[in-house]
Amino acid sequence: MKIVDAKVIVCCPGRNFVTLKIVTEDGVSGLGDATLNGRELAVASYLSDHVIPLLLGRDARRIEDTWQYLYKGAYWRRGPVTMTAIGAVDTALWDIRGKTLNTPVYQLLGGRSRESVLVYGHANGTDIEETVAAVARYVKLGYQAVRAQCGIPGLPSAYGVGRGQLSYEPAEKGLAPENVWSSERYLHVVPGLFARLRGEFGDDLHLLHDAHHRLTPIEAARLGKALEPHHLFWLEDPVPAEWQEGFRVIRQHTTTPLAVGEVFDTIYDCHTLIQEQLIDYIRTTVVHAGGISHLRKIASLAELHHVRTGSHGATDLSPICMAAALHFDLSVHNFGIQEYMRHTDETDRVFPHHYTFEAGVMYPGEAPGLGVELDETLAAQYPYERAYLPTNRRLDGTVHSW
Ligand code: EZ4
Ligand code: CO
Repeated sequence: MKIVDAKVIVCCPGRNFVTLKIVTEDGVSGLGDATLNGRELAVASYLSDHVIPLLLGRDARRIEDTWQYLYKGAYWRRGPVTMTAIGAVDTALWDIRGKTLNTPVYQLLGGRSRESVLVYGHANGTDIEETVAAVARYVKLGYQAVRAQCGIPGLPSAYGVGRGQLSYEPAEKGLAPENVWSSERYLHVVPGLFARLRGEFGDDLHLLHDAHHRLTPIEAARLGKALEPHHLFWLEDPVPAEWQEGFRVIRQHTTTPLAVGEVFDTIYDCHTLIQEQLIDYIRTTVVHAGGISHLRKIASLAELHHVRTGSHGATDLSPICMAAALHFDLSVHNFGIQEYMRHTDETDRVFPHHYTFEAGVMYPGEAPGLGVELDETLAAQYPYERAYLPTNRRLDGTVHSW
């Protein structure tokens, strides 16, 4: 089953998405998400200029061999651009395999380990009361788990506080905006937010929070300790993620569960965290961490060390990645929770899909392959528009992690 064609489609139905489409000699096609927010065209070029020429003529059934060939064959290993490109190829090949065998991808991954996939939504507000109202809206929609973020008095903007109610989109058209940050002010506000949320919603609702890589280990330890009475499902990205050792300090001080991984691109970014049980949830994604094949290896290592999965699922991951994540989530034994931010209607029209949401959980659907299509005619009406994620500076002007 030879690959006879492959192309990259870049479109912007509200935000930019990069998609790889691979076609076999039998006329079966598969899709892979290749979106790297703010650096989209680098992956598009990596695929078109360097990967697609290597795919033509290869057997589409050799998913693992193709992964190893692209990873080891580049000589220059890892990194978000390379791993996103490999992830797109891997995802598209699983899609093709499912379509060829007329079965949903999760059946190829060992079948269902559970009936459905628990997801969490994003509630945010400019202050605590607005965030409480936003969480209430999610509860009304049936969500069993909600991530809560709120504005910080004295700061003009805060991570996670968006414009709409059900979607949060941090990338801005044009050049990168600058946010202002103060860890001190942030640490004053967050424990009060969760005390208020527990008072309002009781103990059963799963509450999550994202510190978005901004604290030092000791600040994160203090926050984790302060949040213990409110028993979060997890505290996400407490410190800059590439610094695996930083988690040892946090772990010594708090029992608040820790999650990390949305910026990781291989198992080599997280093996210490997993093997030393410094985290509770590994949040690597299909699109950025080398596809379904590599994510399964990370999940298997995590399973040995009591770490569960928690796939990143922001709107900058296309519906193709969302579908792939749901097939993965349904199949792996040590799944924890899946992030779910609704895409805009425009995006959903460009990427018609079979996955569904109901009562706080999702289902990948029973369509063969991943169950997502790309309407190329409609996509062509939304050409690429340059956009960047924000940057961040502390009150005194020093550059800080965004
Ligand atoms: O900031 O996906 O948990 N989710 C997140 C996201 C990330 C964006 C970056 O493009 O942290 O909102
Ligand atoms: Co995050």
